[in-house]
Amino acid sequence: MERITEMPDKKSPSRGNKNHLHANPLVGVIMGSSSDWDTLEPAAKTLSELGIPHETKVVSAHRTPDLLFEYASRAEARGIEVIIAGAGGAAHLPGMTASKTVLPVLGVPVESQALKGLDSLLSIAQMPGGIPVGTLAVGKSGAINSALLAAAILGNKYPAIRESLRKFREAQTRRVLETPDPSVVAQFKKHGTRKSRKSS
Ligand code: RP5
Repeated sequence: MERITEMPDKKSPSRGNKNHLHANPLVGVIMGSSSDWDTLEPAAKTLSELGIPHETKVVSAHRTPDLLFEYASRAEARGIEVIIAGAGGAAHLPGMTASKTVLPVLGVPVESQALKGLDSLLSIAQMPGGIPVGTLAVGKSGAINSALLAAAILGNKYPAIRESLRKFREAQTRRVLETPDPSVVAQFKKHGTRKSRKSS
């Protein structure tokens, strides 16, 4: 089978627009409601940071079930290679999406008001054998990690994405090692400066 090693056209006119929409998205970031955007936005931001073309869309398992079936069943033919699906409460979106495609589906449990996301987590994680959903942590950490995991999956095929991911990890490690004193980090957050504290 032919092995694609190039990223889709980086000069696509829709690359980097405000909606994070790209002409040839590799990752589809879907969510059950626009109220999930606060949680899923870090996933989209992380994908942007890694230079991964993606699209973002509300697709509700319960309110727009036909759209869900259409999105999931057409994703592969549209060139999507990984789907990130976030939902809260009775979070059926990731599982139902996985049931309609063989693409990898990464589920992000959104923190619900009633049960703090435990309902979302269990709804997404407890899939029956045969239809997997790669379930991440509840909330924004899970959203960021879903993007990083999508990058790791895509990195098997696209060397440029593998390198972006490697650089992301190296920069993250460097940031921690460069600022080992938490009081400096706190001061930076408060005043926007990294000056060390005056000794008393
Ligand atoms: C789920 O219900 C959505 O994923 C969302 O997390 C939750 C609440 O949705 P809204 O009532 O805010 O639209 O389907």
